[in-house]
Amino acid sequence: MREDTQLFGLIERELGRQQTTLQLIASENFTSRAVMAATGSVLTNKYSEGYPGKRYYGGNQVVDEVEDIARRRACELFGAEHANVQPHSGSNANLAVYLATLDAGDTVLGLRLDQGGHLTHGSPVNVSGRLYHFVSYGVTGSDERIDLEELARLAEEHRPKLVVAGATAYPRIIDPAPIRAIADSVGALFLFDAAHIAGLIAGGVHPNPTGVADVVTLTTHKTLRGPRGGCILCRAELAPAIDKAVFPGLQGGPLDHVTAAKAVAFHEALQPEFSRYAAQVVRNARALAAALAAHGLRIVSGGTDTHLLLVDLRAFGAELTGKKAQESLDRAGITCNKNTIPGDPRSPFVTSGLRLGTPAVTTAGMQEPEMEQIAELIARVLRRPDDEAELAAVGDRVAALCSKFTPYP
Ligand code: DSN
Repeated sequence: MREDTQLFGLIERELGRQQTTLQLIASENFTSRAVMAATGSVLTNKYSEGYPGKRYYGGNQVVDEVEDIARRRACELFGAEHANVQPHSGSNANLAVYLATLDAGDTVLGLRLDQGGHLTHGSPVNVSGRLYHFVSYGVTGSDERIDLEELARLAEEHRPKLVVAGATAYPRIIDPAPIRAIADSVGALFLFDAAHIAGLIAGGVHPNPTGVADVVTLTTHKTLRGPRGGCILCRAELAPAIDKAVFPGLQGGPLDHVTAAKAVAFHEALQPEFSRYAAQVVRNARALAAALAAHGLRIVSGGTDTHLLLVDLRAFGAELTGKKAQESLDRAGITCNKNTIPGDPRSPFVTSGLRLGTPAVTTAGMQEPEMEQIAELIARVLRRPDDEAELAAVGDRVAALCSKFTPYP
């Protein structure tokens, strides 16, 4: 067969992009070669509807062992009683929890999308908001942290069946204990969506919600640095309902190659080096936030405890939108995403903020001194976003920096 040079040429180009530009998207990372080898293995050829020991098709002796190892390692890593490693994504993991615990029309509390929540936490354009009655809580106007008083008041008023915590754009620790107490006060179940911070939890730098919340969902490809995919952790008594919701409730055959890669990632996260990595991710995010603040940018909530920070661009001029900033930074080889900030007057397609994250650059080996350099380069772009010569000059500096911290040498 003729080699598909067209497609593999594109993969080479993407490798080049990842090696030579700065990856600051908070939900991305550079996974290991071992994870990629498992993802690219013959396990992609197998059909395995069902669960280990209870499959619909034959030939699953090896796959059963693979999935069992992945489940055991997930439980060990997070201290869970049960793990379902089949969700194809974090969104599917959340939807499976809703399917397992709610009836259509039931009331649920979730963090507002424009204050850091996720589409699957009840956005009207998502199936979660279409099927269930979501009521949103937010962050305070003063310190821009989750408003627990509002959460308690809304719980009392709406008597939800489920309280959802977790975020995609929230830079502070989310303590599960007070949210558990609020859920208990109204007899609600508690789902903690740990998609973004799973690696920080695994590395011991964020409180572990497992065992505090009834169910924890996560993605395996963000701070956890595994393959793209989802996972659900729960108490043993909820396991049958959760498993039934994932299959046959929501998905067909599991992606066995990805299950294997998740097992590899859990193994890597169980090593002592991973805790050092997680701690450095947070140190880097703090260093980046402090350096950007020193350049005159406002950091939402005044800083970060996690892998990400939100930059309020309005300090750099009324005209500078998140959209504009993202495009100019992209031209200078700095990859990040525009993001709404709390109380943002602009739409999610325009925004007044940027979300920056340090998981990928930390995997590449960068530390605090590099964060200061990155902050300086970002500030240069944001001061003159239309100056092509300046963008090219910053691009040269970015390439020089990346050449010293290549993720796949
Ligand atoms: N797209 C993910 C993120 O960037 O946070 C959330 O699904």
